[in-house]
Amino acid sequence: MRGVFITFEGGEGAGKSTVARRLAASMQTNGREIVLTREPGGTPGAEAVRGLLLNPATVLTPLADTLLHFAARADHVARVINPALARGAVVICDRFYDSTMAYQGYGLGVDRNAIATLIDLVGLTPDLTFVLEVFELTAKNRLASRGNAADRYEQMGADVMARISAGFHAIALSAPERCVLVDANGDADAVFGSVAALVTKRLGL
Ligand code: Z5A
Repeated sequence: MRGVFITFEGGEGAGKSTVARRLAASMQTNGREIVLTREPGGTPGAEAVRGLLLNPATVLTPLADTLLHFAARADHVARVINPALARGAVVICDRFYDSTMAYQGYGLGVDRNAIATLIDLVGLTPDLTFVLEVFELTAKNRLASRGNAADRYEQMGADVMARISAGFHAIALSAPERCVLVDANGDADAVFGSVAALVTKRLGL
């Protein structure tokens, strides 16, 4: 039996990591193997690429940025995600290719058809994608209360961020069979409750 692949997408501070962790923990209890992973990252090689991509000192053209995300993704899919799906696991991934389409495509202006070609080359489509949406102020407050130093992407301007948010929204609307938009302005319990109900409704899990 092939496993199930669930991804979480959205802007920074939307609460993806929090709800992905909670979903993984809640599913551990039913005896099925759960793999919780993230992008960029998920393998030693891809985590090394992540270090480069998030470092504010790294200077890259948007196309180079895109290709590094896909290099990391190709390794992650081949070494972790596909083997886990072949074992029948539920794989929950914090960001996947929709982030490249939103950040590098809609946000930084890289040719979206070229990104779609790279998506096809990697050759793996999630079964279900949650696109978390929050008001800009909600996200800012959450990140401020966490207090981490800003990474390279968090230094992008408000205009780029607005294009990224609009991009995520457009992506979700263009693939309703795979993507669900989630209002993530509520507290962590409310967001988790919506997501868990949708996992049951869409996937029967
Ligand atoms: N990137 C890209 O450009 N292209 C790509 O293809 C890929 C990624 C795959 C990865 O950074 C960066 O890479 C990302 C896009 C780019 N950068 N940006 N911006 P990351 O993995 O370090 O960061 P992130 O994915 O943006 O995660 P984040 O900033 O941690 O946001 P989050 O995962 O959505 O939020 P969180 O960590 O779950 O929560 C943030 C805080 O809010 C935390 O203190 C929580 O306790 C709190 N929180 C969470 N949910 C709630 C609710 N519901 N209520 C109240 N408080 C909450």
